[in-house]
Amino acid sequence: MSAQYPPRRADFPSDFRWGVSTSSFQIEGAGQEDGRGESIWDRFCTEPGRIRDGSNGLVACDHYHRWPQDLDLAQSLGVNAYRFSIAWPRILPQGRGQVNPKGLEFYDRLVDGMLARGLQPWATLYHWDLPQALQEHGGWKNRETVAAYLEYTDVITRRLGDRVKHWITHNEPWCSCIMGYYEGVHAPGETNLAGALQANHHVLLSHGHAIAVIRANSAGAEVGITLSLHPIAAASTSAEDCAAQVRHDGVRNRWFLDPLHGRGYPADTLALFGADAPQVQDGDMQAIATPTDFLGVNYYFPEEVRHCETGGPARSALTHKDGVERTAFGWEVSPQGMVDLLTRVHRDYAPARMVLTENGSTYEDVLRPDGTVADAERKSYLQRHLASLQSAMKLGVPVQGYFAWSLLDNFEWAEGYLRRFGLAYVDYATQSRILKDSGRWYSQFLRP
Ligand code: IFM
Repeated sequence: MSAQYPPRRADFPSDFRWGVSTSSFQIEGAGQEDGRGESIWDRFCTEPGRIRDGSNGLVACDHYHRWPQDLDLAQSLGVNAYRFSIAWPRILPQGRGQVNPKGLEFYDRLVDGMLARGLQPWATLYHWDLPQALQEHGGWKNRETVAAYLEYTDVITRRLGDRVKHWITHNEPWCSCIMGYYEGVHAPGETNLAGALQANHHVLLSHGHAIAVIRANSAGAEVGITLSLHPIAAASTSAEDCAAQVRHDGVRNRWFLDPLHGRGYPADTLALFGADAPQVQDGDMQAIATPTDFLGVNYYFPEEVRHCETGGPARSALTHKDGVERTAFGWEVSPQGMVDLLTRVHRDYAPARMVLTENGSTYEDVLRPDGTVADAERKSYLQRHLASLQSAMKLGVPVQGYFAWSLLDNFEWAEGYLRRFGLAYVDYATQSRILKDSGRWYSQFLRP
């Protein structure tokens, strides 16, 4: 079923949520201001060699001070929703216990600023900035961190729950747990599979238990979790590669989707993890499967794998396909992958609704002397992915909203400031924001 190209807003439902997405550590800065505690990312950035350009998030986009102009920018695009995340160490600098009033006041102002501009707030509770104080006790590997997260959730949803009605418990547990505790490329930089899987179990558990807390404090709220998912293909039709595809899909996708949808951890993937599998207590799997209102999906690229005996627990290796279009990160550009992913999740899990909570691309943007950024590739990426979204919806996938990653260029984790994902270019020397051509197009698309 073909979609309109270029896509038109009018072809989407009138109540569709159009947004831009950001996260606290990547944009806020003010790392040591107004009582904010240290996060694992602050600490990680101090460790030599962790961040490609040696940078940190202490200033980032200075959004902590410039949020009014950033919300003005979002409003000028014509979006009706704004996804942001809350910095746990700004609210509870030690992770639990003493609440920092200035942190609460900042998010009060920010949320009020969104509402004043007609932007529906979509708040992510955890986008990776764990208080360092909790990491001293094992971070997410420690089951006590679940209790700390619930305390934090209670504090922030009590405060904002009257105005924020869309909550995302976690962003991309794959990244916070597997990349952080197993691959060692994200904070806290550990490399132990059993630890990573235990951390991941606790993250999912904290999600499940947080749902009741959020519902109690935020009447009528919609709650979900955001996963980074990938369509996975086999490099060939050989039985070996096809088996590797199933294993890789188990580790990358089903490991998260199955328990959230009441199926427990997938048996084949548990077998692959063997003794490294997480310790699960009675009632955990029921808690993880607590019904939500939507599933947040972050889609960036598909993966293709081949059998590889030394390729980790899934015994798979990613292939590098020749001749495919890629972003500057090397990620394959595949709008069709979005259709494949959404239809697959709909077919296999049928969540009530899905929301594209992130989708975007990085290119070598250049600020030209005339003050413009001609990012034709990002514009095309956006157009083609919106057309794919429309195709998926025509095929019956219930999608409620789309959030472009990201409003601004920002701190791209281990890549520092080397990767620009924004619809607006940030000149870090002056902190000026310059709308790129892709942002201009998004705003034309959104204009009624
Ligand atoms: O910048 C990240 C974001 O924090 C989580 N999802 C992927 C984005 C691009 O890498």
